[in-house]
Amino acid sequence: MKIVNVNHNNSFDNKANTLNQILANPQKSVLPEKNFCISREALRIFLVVFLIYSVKWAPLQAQADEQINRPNVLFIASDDLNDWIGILNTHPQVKTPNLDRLAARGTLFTNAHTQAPLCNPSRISIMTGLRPSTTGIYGLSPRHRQVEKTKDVVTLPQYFAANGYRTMSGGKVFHGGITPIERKVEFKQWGPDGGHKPFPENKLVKVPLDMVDHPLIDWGVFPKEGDSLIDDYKVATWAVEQLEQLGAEEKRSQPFFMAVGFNKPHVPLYTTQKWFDLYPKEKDIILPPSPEGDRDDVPDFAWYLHWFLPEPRLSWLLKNNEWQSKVRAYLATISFMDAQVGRVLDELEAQGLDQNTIIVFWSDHGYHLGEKGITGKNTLWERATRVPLIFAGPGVSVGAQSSQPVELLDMYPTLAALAGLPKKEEIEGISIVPQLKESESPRKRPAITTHNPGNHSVRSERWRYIRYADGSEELYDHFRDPNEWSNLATNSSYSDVIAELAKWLPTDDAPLAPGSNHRVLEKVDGIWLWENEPIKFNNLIR
Ligand SMILES: [Ca+2]
Ligand SMILES: [Ca+2]
Repeated sequence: MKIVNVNHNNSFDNKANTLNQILANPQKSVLPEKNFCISREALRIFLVVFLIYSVKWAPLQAQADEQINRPNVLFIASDDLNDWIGILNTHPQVKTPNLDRLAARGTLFTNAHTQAPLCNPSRISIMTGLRPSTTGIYGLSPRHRQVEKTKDVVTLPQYFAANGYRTMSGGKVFHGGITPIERKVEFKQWGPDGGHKPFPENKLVKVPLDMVDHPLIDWGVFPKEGDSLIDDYKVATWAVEQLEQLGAEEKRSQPFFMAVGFNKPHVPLYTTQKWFDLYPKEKDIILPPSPEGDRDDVPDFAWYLHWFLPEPRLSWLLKNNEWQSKVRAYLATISFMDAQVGRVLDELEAQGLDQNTIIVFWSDHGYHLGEKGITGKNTLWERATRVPLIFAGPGVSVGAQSSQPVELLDMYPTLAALAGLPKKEEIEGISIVPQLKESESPRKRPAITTHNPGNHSVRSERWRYIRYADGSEELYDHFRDPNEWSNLATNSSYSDVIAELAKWLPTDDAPLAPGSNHRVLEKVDGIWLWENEPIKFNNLIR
């Protein structure tokens, strides 16, 4: 008698064969020889039940086990943090012991770059795995669910949730102002939104700024004490509490994906006295080098990318004797943020979750503090594009550094690969798992940064090439000129280098998505518009 007609599953075939064998000759079967005094019918029922269980449920159980055994993800972001962290050796005074220890237990990327030098487009690129030149999202609005092209996109946390992860977010992960639809779909669980609180009654910097006298552009000691009053502290506390709970759940049914986003060192550069005390007084603060006349060999069009902004120019800082104090406040808020990262990492260890958790730390873009005559982001130069990027945990080399060019949008496929999730199609990042295993494993593709349609920079291991929307160019040799002081683009002996790098420029250049606003630049009827207003070069504030 043949009792089953099976599908093409090998283990099923083997089990069915065994069963048929047993039923054909129970006396001389694979069963123990001892007589159990059971009827042939009872044996048949037992075996059929066993077979159904093993074929139908066992694989599900195995799948569930596999899911539980998948690594957790701790996804930590900082806002507007440039490459000033201790281990990158970029500012001799900065103190970031917690980021340094994270880098020591994982892999640090020393040539990692954002896809957009501005919060919203950078974060949308990270979370969707798509470039600004693909989505058309270059400004502080719109958001990805408001754009036809991306409204149904599967974001990074959604992809993890779809693969059995419990997802949660605290603080600034997507750009601020989460919409109801995002709150419904992006993460399963939401902690505090985070923010810039608390605020002093009046701005601490009393002199009006040179362009937009924005309330957030301010710096100094506030509050005097009480770190726990600060939004970022509360976000870290939320993360610590979640980890406590996750650690206490003895047998979790799901791995977790926890996103924790800190606002510092985004302006306002407020924090308590103890973080300022880590640094010398203003007069001994080391300033980033910014030689006079550095922009003489830079195309005028570069000004269009940061035409009129709340962030003051270097000329304003110099005139008002605020350069050192702004840099000191930036350093202090970095150390405060670093301490919050430390609190989260400590709890992860205390709960014994560090062995099975992939940690990634990133910043959404860099920040100028005087270089090329400006402060803030919105440029295609190293100080605005380069970011700290650190991976640690299962599958990641310990104490390694990679100088290969990588992009923040590589995080999506990398985390998916490290977690053993199926490869996500239709995203533009490339997994950097090869570099996490062998840090200098070569990468062909350079890192691309875009600020508004048609303005791109291409950063390879050695070079930075910039092409602006009016066709003007810059080229820097990072082996000889790490500060990007000497523009080689007009020197014809570099035309081959430029031709090679230019091959990587995005060719699609999506126009500004409908609803684009804030820090957007476009050409309409032959006239360049900054935030919808015509640019008049003689009105330039330098
Ligand atoms: Ca930012
Ligand atoms: Ca120069």
